[in-house]
Amino acid sequence: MTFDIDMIRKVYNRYPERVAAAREAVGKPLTLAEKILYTHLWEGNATEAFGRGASYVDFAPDRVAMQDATAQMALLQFMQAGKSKVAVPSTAHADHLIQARIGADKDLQDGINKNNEVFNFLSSVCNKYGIGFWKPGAGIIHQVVLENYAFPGGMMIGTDSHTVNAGGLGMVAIGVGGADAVDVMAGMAWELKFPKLIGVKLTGRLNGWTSAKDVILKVAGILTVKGGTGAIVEYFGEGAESLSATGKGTICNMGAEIGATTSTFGYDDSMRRYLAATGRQDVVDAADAVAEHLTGDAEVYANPEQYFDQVIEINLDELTPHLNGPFTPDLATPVAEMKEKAAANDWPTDIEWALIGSCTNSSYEDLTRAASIVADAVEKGIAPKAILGINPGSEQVRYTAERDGLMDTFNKLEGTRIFTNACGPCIGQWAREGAEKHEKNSIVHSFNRNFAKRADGNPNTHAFVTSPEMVAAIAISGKLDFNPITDTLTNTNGEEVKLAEPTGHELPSAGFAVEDNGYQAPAADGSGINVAVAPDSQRLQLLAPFAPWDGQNINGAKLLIKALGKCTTDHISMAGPWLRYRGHLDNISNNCLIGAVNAYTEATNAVTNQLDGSVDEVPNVARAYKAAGVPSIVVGDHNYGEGSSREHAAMEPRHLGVRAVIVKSFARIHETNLKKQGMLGLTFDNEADYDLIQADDTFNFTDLAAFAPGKQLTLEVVHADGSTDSIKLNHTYNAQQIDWFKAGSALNLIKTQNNA
Ligand code: MIC
Ligand code: SF4
Repeated sequence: MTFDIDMIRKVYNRYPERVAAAREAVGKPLTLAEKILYTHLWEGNATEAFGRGASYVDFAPDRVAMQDATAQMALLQFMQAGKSKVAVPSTAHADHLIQARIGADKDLQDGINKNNEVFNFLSSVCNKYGIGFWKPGAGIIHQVVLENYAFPGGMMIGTDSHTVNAGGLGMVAIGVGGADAVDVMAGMAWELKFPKLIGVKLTGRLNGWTSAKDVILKVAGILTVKGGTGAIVEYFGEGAESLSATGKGTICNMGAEIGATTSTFGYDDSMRRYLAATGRQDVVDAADAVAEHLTGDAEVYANPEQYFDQVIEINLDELTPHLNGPFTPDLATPVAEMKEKAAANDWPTDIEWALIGSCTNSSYEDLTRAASIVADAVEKGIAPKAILGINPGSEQVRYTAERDGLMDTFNKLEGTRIFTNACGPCIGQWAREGAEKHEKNSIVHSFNRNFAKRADGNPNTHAFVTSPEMVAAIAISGKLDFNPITDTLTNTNGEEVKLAEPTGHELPSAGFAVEDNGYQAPAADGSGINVAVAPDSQRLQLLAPFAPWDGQNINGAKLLIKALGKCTTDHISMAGPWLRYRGHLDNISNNCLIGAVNAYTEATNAVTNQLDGSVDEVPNVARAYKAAGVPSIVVGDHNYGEGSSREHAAMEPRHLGVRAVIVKSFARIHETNLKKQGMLGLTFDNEADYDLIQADDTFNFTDLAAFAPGKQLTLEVVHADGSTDSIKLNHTYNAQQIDWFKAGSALNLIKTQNNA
């Protein structure tokens, strides 16, 4: 059964007319990304061409997805919007809150016990408002979406940065904060700056040890963590068509790590095969009727330089396996260079843990390729040196893999642990023994993020991102710098043996199977359902509206922290153990910026309270300023807020009295989240002004009354000796976003509009 097939048919029915209108408006051949964007305009048929990277445009996405750790805040906000039902098909997925410790069954039960209150809340809110709920154990949001909901040419948003995974089935799928999801679920337009377009031409064909993961590891090395900001990456060429749909999903998924708005691929046979295998032949039939519109125009792919803002070409014949890391996903090292680079950088090369899974690499194909390595090692009598941990992507993948003997194969390798179908170690939900000792060590995994402390909370764990087949090979060898293409291993008979190249199955030959997929359909009429939140709950807290702007300049603000270098959402609002407070704004605010590095001392979670000179934890100092009625600001470096979509990274400082975040540059989702929550997200006109900010400065905004689109703001910086500097700040607020600031938040504005 295909979910929401009527909606999908409707989208396809309007495609020809809408694409024709777009063609006329734009006046030249269209990329796939443009076709999808222009067919999803809120206003209907296109009447003008939008400026890439310039125009703010209202869109009408087809669906919304949320995961448990962000859905709580999204739905707490939705509950305030005054609607009885969601306006577009929406789903929530319980996947982030389950810890990997012993193994799937025990961990899942433990996760349910520990998070009972939150799961019950999500289940009843979903039931009430017409939202599909995927219960704990059903799988990771993005695999479940790919298996059930994604469709070529569709547009969706999701409260998770890796929503982009659905680009593997030719969607424009974009990660957003919960407040954006509320707009769409409440039946309003969703606004996005019209993206720039990056074309990636893939030639040749993957072979040997190289996998789809290596395409994105290579792209990340080329574009870096900021290179895709504000852009949609469109893959094309014979190489693109040769990849499986889940392989395409892997590439799109990790596009979040280059800051891309999303990534996508044209509709092709790999998608037909995947849709059919996952029970959606009806989608194939509907898509085939408009197939010419579900890919870029031939002229575009023949002369990409004329149509994309940037073009990259990668020859899959020549691509080799990569390992990216440590601490950042764009530090790309081809496997052949790892020995030298690890030695030069003093990266630990002994590996204790090697992990397969996460939303990006947990498909059936991934498991078969990794299993082929394991089977080969077992057959050749090689004992593994590290523990292999596996999180399957969904119950459907797990069930099918078990039926087909893949789990048996993995279990033949000594020490292997099969964890729950959930995010697990990828989001720090990993009770890794001994991590608290903070020993310097390396791990490899097939996830997409490797920021400091992310997987096990240990700042000295060097995490390297690589393909599942490389993870398996490294688990067996126990060495980060093991090159399976050239190196041998000693088996239990003392013989030198080589691992065979991986082989796999794109799709299960006997088809996918599942007994209980873990889906809960919402009530047809939810009006009688009561959603209870206990007033003394430590996990959930109903939201109180943020105060509107008082119309005055912000004066006498103090610096909460000037963050040095990389400051991702993991630094601003850490995950792992803190995921338990994702539905309780006041409690989770106790992790506000505790991972950010203080630019004056290089310490984390220690800043000076300018009111009494004491040094304290960041949240405590923020609370002290708030209690004293003193506004505060945060200063940061480049790509501030990189990583997750979690709006907690914006709501927490807002809740703690921070009024403005001033940085050299922002990551897209975080900048929008700040705006939505009524904060000032500003950038230095002159980057060097970052250096001018002193810990004991006082800040006055002098022209906030004149806050207007395209007009700079002025900040007076008063130094301790009484001298002042006046600096210019840039912003990207449009008129509506300035209204959010004035109203105190976008939600406050929705509420007044709904009550009007
Ligand atoms: C992540 O991979 O960092 C997460 C956890 O999935 C986040 C969402 C979150 O913080 O809940 C994301 O990528 O958006
Ligand atoms: Fe979950 Fe990791 Fe994927 Fe985020 S990146 S959705 S934490 S598996």
